[in-house]
Amino acid sequence: VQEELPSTDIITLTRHVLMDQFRIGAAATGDLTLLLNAIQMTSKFIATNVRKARLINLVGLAGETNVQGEEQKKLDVLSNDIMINSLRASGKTAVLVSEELEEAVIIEDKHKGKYCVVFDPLDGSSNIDAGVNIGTIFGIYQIQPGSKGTISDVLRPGSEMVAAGYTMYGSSANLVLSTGDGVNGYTLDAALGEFILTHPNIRIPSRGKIYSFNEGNSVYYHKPVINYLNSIKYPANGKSPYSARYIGSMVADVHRTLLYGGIFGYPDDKKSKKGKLRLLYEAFPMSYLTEQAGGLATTGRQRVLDIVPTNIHERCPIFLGSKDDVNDLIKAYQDADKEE
Ligand code: P6P
Repeated sequence: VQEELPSTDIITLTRHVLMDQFRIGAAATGDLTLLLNAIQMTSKFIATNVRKARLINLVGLAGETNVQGEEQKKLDVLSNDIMINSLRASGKTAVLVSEELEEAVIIEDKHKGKYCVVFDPLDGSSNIDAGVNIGTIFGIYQIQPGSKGTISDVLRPGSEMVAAGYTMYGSSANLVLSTGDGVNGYTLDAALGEFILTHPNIRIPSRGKIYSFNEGNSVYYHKPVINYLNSIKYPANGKSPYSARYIGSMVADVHRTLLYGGIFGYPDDKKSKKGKLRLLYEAFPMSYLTEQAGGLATTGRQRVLDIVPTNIHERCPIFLGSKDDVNDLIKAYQDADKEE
C-alpha cells in the first residue's frame, strides 16, 4: 500500500498572499505581505503562550508571579505587548489601535509605514480558564493620501479597510484572512512554524440552521429581535426550528458561522444601548470577512461597514452571517419600524 506521502506542494500564508497580490495586480511593493508576516509572528507567539497557559496555568491575574517567579502578565496584556512591538518593528505601520489601550499609538517617524492596524489582541480571554477557543481580531487601513498617519486615518468606515482577519487559538491555531479578494483559512503547522492554506476560498452558505445569540439578554431585547427569534424558534408552516449555538467567544462563534452558515447576533437592547461589541476591531473586521465570504453584516438598520466611527472604542449592534438569514432579520426591523 502506497504510504501517505506528505504533500510537497505546501502553500504557506506568505506565499499565498504574494500570489494573491500579484494576481490582482496590487501595487505589490510587498509592504502588505511584510505587515502580514509581522501579524503571523504575533499569532504564533500568542498561540504558544495560550497553549502554555493551559498547560502550566499561566492565566493568573497581572501582578502575580508565575512558576518561574517572573512578574506575571495577564495573557491579554502579553498579547497586546507583542502586537504593539512587532507591528512597530515592522516599519509598515503609522497608527495602531488596541482594545487594551485607551489611546491610539502614533508610530514615530523613523518606524513609520503606510498602514494602520486596529486589533483586539486576545478577544474572549475571560473564557481561557475554561479552555474555550479565543482569538486575535485585526483590521488594516492604508493611511489616506497625503496623511502622515493620524487618528483620522482609523475613524473611517470599515468598507475602507484593505484587509481583515482573525487567529483562533484552539486545538490548533487557525488564521482566517481576506485582503479584499475572498476569504482563506490557514492552519499553523507548529513543526514548520508556518500557517498552511487549509480552507481556500471560504464561502458562507446562503442560509443556515443555526442562530447564535446570548438569549440570557432576552428580557432586554427590543421588539424586532424578539419577533425575529420567535420566527426561527417557533416557525410557521411546519418548518423545523433553528438550533442554538452560543460559545460566548466572538472569534469562535463567527468562525462556526462562516463555515456552517446561520446568524450570529449581539443586538443593542434596553441594557446595552449600543450593544456590547466594539465597532473598530471586532464588528468591522468580522463584517469585512463575512461580506467577502458572501454573507451580510448589519446593525439591523444599517450595513456595519458603512458606519463612520466617532471614537476608537465605540460599540455597535451587529448581526452577521448567511445572507438569507440576515435579510430575514433586516425585514423584522423594517416590519417593526412600520408598526411604530
Ligand atoms: P456575553 C467576549 O467577552 C466578548 O467580547 C466576545 O468575544 C463575545 O462575543 C461577547 O463578549 C460575549 O458577551 O455578554 O454574551 O458574555
